[in-house]
Amino acid sequence: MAEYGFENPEVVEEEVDILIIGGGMAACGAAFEITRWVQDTDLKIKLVDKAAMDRSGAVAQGLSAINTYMGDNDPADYVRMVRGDLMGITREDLVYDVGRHVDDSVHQFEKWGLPIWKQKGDEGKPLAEGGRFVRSGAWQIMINGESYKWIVAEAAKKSLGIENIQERVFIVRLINDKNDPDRVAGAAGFSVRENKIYIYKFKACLLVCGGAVNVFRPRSIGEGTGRTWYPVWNAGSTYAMGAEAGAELTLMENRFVPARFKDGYGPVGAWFLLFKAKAMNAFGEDYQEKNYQDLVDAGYDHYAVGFKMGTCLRNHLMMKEMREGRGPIFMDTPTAMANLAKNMTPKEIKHLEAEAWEDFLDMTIGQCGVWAGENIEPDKEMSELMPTEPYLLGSHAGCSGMWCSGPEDLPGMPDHYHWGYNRMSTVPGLFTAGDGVGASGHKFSSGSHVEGRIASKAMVKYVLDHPDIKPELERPIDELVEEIYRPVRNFLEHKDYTTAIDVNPNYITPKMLQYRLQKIMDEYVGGVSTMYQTNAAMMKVATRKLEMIKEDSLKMRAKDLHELLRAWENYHRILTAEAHMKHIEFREETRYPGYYYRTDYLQLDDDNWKCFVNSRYDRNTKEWSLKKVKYVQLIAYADNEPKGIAHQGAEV
Ligand code: SFD
Ligand code: AMP
Repeated sequence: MAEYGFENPEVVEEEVDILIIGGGMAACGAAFEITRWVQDTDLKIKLVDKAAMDRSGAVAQGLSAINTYMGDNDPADYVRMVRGDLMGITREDLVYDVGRHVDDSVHQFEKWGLPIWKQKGDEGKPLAEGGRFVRSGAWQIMINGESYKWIVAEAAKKSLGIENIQERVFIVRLINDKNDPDRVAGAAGFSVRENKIYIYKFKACLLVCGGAVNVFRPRSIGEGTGRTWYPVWNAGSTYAMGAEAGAELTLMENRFVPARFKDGYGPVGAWFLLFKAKAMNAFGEDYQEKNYQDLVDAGYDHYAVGFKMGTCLRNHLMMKEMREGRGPIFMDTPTAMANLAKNMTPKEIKHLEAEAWEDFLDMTIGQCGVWAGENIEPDKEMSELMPTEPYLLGSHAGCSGMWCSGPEDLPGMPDHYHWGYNRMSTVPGLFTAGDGVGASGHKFSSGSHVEGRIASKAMVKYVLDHPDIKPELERPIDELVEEIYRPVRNFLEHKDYTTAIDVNPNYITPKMLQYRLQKIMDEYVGGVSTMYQTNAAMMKVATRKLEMIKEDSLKMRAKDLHELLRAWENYHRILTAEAHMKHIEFREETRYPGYYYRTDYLQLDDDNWKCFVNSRYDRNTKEWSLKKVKYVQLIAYADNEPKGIAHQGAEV
């Protein structure tokens, strides 16, 4: 057995004041900002990331646009856009808070070296000094962002100090306080490189492990396995660990189904907004125009301002074409490029072609692989679009996450929007940001960064306000070590029972368990194979199957540290999947067509369901409880907002 050499991990214990869990955009924002607020204190801060910060999280490959930059825009209009896109139910306080601060983060990025496109004549003039940027859409600005994450991580490391950063440690669970189990007091995880378990104690933590990928069966299989749109290494850790610590989750029924360039998952924003490309069905018809009356008939146009409809509604109109056999859907890249090239010199045309490639080389290189591998020249041939498998996230065009306390200085804030420190969950000491904050999507990279900064300031205040907190772990360390290494023990105990290492009646490989979870979610909870449709009966079947997968998850094996990582990622995914399903079950309407359909409640029902759905998981009984929470409008309607959106929210 010793040949595997990792049966007896070294246990490293550490006590800090604040632990930042994750190293992505929100974590980097927090690491950058927090040093300012702890300057004259002796608070100890630590950041722990499962990967290497330079390339961890959703921005790992880089990005080609910053999707949230106000410029001359009014943050109130930003709230209106987010509210419309997310079908009317949004925590307007949280969204406004991001909107009013986000530009400062973007200015910092530029100062740290991120190249931001400028209009002719303003090259070299920073945004902060009035340099005129290049917008792709109303909220987005173009960047040369291949090294975006390196740049942002470098600033974070410099601020926090490399000695306060622990990379390649996967956090498995939060641990509540022995004397006050409602509070969070620690976290346990393991090194993915060394035979070590890490136990942290703290007064407050920022849980920012991104969203959830690979909960549903992905469209990419076989030789494409592993290709997804959002980063595969974000496994729902934020939601699962938050739920187990007792944090209320909100809008976990929401998901994001991005329409993407087929197979390579290349984002469409720059093509639609910057290159002004059109998408069409197989017969060359503009399906958004053609199917618009459908939205009107079903009342969904209440959330679409003219043809500027929200993301799920755009999907909805596309999916109708696919369901009714008028696919494939194409992005007409040649016409868009020809139109742009009309008044260009040959040199400018060459530059345009380079930009078309660079949009993907900057952030989703796999799409270039598809173009190169299939001999597609975007100026000559159209590319297929396809709605992807669902993702759970709170920072892009989706809004699942934790129910968080908002800022205290906005007028009209109801009590249930503000009970403590900004971005603190319902668990004292547990804060989040980015994908972790529910009911406030469309933050993207910049908004996640600034939200990490907002949360870090509030965390410091929380810790300074509570000097008497002495964190003590609710669970003994030996028990945590045994639990974390259970997959290792499963393997070592049973590996010699068979001759084929992957075939064994006593354990299941993490890979097989993941396939099983993905199949359940795909076939019963609205994945691609049912064209995103589900109903109560399907979810009843899924409930049974999820119960069994939870039992079997205790038998996952880990033959090495990599599999141990995979095993615990699966554990987080299962809990996230369960939360998602419970919320979909609870909301008896189809609020987000194009993201998912409740076929037994296909209508939009503002009178009963224009409200948040919140849930709480009891880690002792393993039961979920769900409730409706009132939506409160804080930002007045603009004249051009459609009448229907003016519904004030269901009574709960
Ligand atoms: O083109 C653990 N995003 C875009 N944002 C933009 O501003 N512009 C774009 O162009 C964007 N597009 C885009 C985007 C993302 C992706 C993948 C593509 C294209 C292909 C969205 C942003 O990237 C996103 O909003 C933010 O990154 C969210 O920030 P945050 O901090 O909430 O999550 P993260 O950055 O993924 O970081 C997560 C971190 O957690 C670590 N981690 N650490 C310890 N223990 C565990 N258990 C952990 N689990 C995870 C991760 O390693 C990581 O450090 S476009 O589509 O519109
Ligand atoms: P994407 O590349 O799809 O992630 O989109 C990047 C940004 O562009 C996001 O802010 C989207 O909401 C926005 N976007 C993408 N496609 C469209 C479209 N057809 N109309 C309006 N906004 C869009």
